[in-house]
Amino acid sequence: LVGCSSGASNPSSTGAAPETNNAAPTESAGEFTAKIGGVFILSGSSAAYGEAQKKGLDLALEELNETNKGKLKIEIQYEDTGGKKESAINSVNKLINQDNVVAIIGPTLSGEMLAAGPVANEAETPIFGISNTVEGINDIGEFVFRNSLPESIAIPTAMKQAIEKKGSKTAAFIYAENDDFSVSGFQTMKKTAEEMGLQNLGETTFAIGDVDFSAQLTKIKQLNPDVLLVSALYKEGSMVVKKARELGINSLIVGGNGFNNPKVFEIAGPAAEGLIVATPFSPEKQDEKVQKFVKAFEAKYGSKPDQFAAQAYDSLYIMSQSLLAAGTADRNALRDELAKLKDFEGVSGKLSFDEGRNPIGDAVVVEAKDGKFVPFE
Ligand code: 1QQ
Repeated sequence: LVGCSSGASNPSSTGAAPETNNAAPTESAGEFTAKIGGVFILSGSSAAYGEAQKKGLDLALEELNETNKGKLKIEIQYEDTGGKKESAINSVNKLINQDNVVAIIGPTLSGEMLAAGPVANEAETPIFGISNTVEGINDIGEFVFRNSLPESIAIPTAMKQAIEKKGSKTAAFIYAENDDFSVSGFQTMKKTAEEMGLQNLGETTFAIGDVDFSAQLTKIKQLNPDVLLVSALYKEGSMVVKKARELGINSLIVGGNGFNNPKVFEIAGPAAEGLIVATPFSPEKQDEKVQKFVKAFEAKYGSKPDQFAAQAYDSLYIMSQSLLAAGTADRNALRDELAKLKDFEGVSGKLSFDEGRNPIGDAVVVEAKDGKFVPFE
């Protein structure tokens, strides 16, 4: 196993208060610095996810370094993966071995986490997913955490509410075959449809990077499903929705977490109207904490936060709380504190982990209306 080199003093993980021979063992003894890596898609066709995540983290960083003055200073070092597994692995390796980070937040895609998570876990460095929604993320190992609501919770919630209300009886599916998240989301959609007794009229695929979906959607139009289930990232997903409406498909459309970004409205335009998704965060939620975050975000960036920004923001508060409890920038001590997280009240809801470190939380169902997502009624 790779050793830990970020000022680590005690590699044991007993869960007890960390013993340490560091110079700064307690909060009162002075400020300690914790360097955290941020691994996101900051370029390419899915960059809006990573940009939102970076904004959420930078806002939290500003707030936390102010409130934690004299106790803890957090630094974030960002790496861009472009959405590629190889880059995610290289970024994680670099941050751990060269930059000596105490933990990593990211990477953005589930596929990237499935590739790079094992590297961090081997190196006994906490890695915290904020947008990894597929099954099995936490099974990578005990250093792997996430606050992202799994699609196995979000998708059935969206499907049940929307399909029951509309009384749909038949379904068709379209998904990106070369993205782990999209494939896993499709499987959840298919399983949920079976459980709900919907008749499966057909399944069709495309690839991330495609721009022409007419062949697939022409077939779907002929099938005339009551509900069309779309599992994709925002760019291709939005183009699918747009083309579907252009071709006259007027089915109910339900999508997954990939649609939880305002780019959907830019790309699909009015065709987004009526699109249903589930999300753990809505900027419209009448809650003091949420509204304070939305205001601060708007003041800093001039736009409302999406769920990617919200879960990023929450993740740094979780890191800060756990680092303060650990009292030192030690990877093992931080891991143990993260594992203890219970009833954390974030802007994206309440968060606890089950015994497998899987997040327990609720999804709200939203519908696209006049260029934004509003609660589905
Ligand atoms: C995943 C996702 C994507 C939509 C993140 C951008 O939820 O990869 O799990």
